[in-house]
Amino acid sequence: MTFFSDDFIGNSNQKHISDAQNEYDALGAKLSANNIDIDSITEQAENFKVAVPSWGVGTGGTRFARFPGISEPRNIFEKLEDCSVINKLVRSTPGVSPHFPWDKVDDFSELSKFAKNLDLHFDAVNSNTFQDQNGQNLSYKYGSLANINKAVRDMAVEHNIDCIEYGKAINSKSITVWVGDGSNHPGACNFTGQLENYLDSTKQIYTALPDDWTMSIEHKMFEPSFYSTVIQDWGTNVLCAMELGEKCRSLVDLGHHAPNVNIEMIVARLIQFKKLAGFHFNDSKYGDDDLDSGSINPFQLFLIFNELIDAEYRKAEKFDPIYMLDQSHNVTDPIESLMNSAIEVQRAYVLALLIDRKALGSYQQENDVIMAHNTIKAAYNSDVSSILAMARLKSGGAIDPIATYREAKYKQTIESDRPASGAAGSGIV
Ligand code: PSV
Ligand code: MN
Repeated sequence: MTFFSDDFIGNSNQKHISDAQNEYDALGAKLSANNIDIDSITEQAENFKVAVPSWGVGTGGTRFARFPGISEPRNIFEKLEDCSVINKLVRSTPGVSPHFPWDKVDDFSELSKFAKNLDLHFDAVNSNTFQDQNGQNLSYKYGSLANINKAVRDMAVEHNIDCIEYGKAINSKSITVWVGDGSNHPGACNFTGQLENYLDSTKQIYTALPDDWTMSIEHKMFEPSFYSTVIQDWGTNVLCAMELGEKCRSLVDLGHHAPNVNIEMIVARLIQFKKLAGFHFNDSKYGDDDLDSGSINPFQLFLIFNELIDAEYRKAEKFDPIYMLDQSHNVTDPIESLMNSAIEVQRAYVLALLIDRKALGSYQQENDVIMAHNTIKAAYNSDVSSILAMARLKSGGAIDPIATYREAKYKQTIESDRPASGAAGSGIV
């Protein structure tokens, strides 16, 4: 059964089109008074893309429990079907970031064709050395790329090189490496020796990169290790990325910092030293909560995009960040959460485009603190929902994605095709 045909989306849009157009025209008049052409902002919104994590379409869970939803995707093909629903409705998520071995298949060319037929492509590939797989002869219990035991490190390196091979077969151009290696007890590991092991392993992965590939390394303050983590913060991350070379950069997952850390400033520093790989967007209140992007601290997301647009405006060198969501949906339908999140990331981008950068620069020069601050707040306080709706409409998507999604009763209709399997093709993410 085909869901969300152009006709279906078009019919659903009929209910919202006149309100959307009125709101858009009113905002257009307001922006034009400030010399901003709304149509050019809408065009930039249309071109903005953020990749969806394949693991995000399955229901997540915590270490206490997982509450599966209905019609959960059981393999990468079904995950792609759900990703396609998201993209058809929001039109900003044609990229899917796969995670191996969760998404490993025997025939990658079949997988590529399947994705292409759904108008999707593959973004960065992710390796998984934080879990043991069935039949694995050595264990990652005490770490992977930084394990004290060379045989385990070799196994983890080999897995990452396999991921690059899988990625080549699906036309990906980068690998993201995150490891949970660390320790739970002071004294259990030698900090320096562990980082040396990590570097030794990642150098081997780096050497296996094809010429046109990049490698992103991801830091995380804690979890699953609760006393120390080998790549615990952006400082260690960027030092390692510098050590590895040009093709390696630092990835910023919004949830992987201590509370209250000034993430936008980290972003600025990484851009300045040409080391920003990109993002795993999500939101959090306490730690790596993996909540929906923009649901807790949308101002922070906006300030991050302020730095990104500033870099574009200054034509920063080697600035080409990858944008991905990395979230875990425990109590919502993942499709709805991912649609909302993609829109919130796009909203932060559009709001940051509205900042009057010339005026901001002048106020900064004059140390006019209040006016500089008010300049960014004026942009942040705008309601750009109608720009986002128009960008979706113009590219064939839904004016109100959640309403259109619910009208189709997608998950209810496919329930018998996707009986609960107990597992969602990934771990608890
Ligand atoms: C780790 O918490 C992380 O952010 C990494 O990106 C993993 O690949 C992903 O979540 C899924 O577990
Ligand atoms: Mn992440």
